[in-house]
Order: sequence, then structure tokens, then C-alpha cells
Amino acid sequence: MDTPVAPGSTTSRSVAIICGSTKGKRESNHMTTLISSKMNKGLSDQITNEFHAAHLYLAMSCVLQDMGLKMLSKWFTHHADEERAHGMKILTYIQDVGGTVTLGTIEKPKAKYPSAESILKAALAHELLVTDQINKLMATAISMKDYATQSFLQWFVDEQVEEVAIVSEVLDLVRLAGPKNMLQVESRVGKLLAAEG
Ligand code: OFO
Repeated sequence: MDTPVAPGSTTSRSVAIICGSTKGKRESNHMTTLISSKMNKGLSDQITNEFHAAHLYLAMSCVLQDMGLKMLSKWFTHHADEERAHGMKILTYIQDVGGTVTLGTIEKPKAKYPSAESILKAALAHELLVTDQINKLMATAISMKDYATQSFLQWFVDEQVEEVAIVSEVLDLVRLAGPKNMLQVESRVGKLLAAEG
């Protein structure tokens, strides 16, 4: 099994070469990685997953804008920004522990939805998918006794609880209001946005 390597260990299997340059000279340095290659890959893939969520929510925001639902559109843009920040948070962590970041392909997001309700339903399904991705990463960190990554991922576990709750809340609002009362939804979402900052 692939296990983390202690800092300063001479048995480190993953060595990053740092090319710095003073006076045109090439320097190299050995950097110890604190995470296994399996954990590194899982986290690296999750960066792409977070950027994919950002891309999807931005596309949803554009559809909502076209539907004339400006507050809901803004709320999705805000969430797209948050997902991008999550990707960057993971990227920084991988680099902090001496791992390697490899970005993947982001698929084209769906650009047509029949209603605001269908968008919220798709967003909730996506949040549940990301929750599952994060839980799998946590399970890997636990199985590898990677305590640093467990600690890092706990923030994401908590974040997913919040995000599933908030998307469910907005979906309920949209369902309760119905297509004829979307202005009420707009007003409530405007308040949510102000509260989220
Ligand atoms: Fe990245 O927080 Fe939800 O998906």
C-alpha cells in the first residue's frame, strides 16, 4: 500500500526538482512529499471536479439570466466563484505538502433547462455527487492513515453539508412558489445573497 512519507525522510519516493535560478545557474532541491501518490491523484482530480462544478453553475447562472431571474442568476455566479475557490484551496494544499497538480478536462456544461426548478434540481444532484467525491477522498485519507489530509478534508465535508442544505432550501422555495410567483423567490434569494456576503 502506498503510504505517506515523513518529512525529512531519506526514503522519500517522490522527489520534486525545483529549478531556481540565481546568476543563471540551475539549482536543484529535494522536496519531500507528505502525501501518497494515490491521495495526490485523488486530490488533483478533485480540483477538476470543483472547476467543473464552477463551470456548470456559471452556465446555470447564464440560463437564469436569460429567464429574467437576476437574483437567482447572481446566486449561481456566487456559487461558481465559491467552487473555483475550493479548487484553488485543494491546489494550494497539494503544493504545500509537496505533491504534483495535474489538471483534467472540464466537459461542456448543459446550456438548456426548461425551468428554474429543473436547474435547482440539477444543482442539488451535483452537490450530492460532489459530497460523494469528498467522502471517497476522506475514506482514502483514513485508510492510508494520512492525518494531514483528513484534517484538510474535514472543511470540505462540513462545506458540503452546508451546500446541500442551502441548495435544497432554494429548491423548496422555487417549488413552493411555483412558476407564477418567481418574483417572491427573487426577493428571498436577494436576502440570502446579502447574508452570504
Ligand atoms: Fe465545492 O462545494 Fe459544493 O460542490
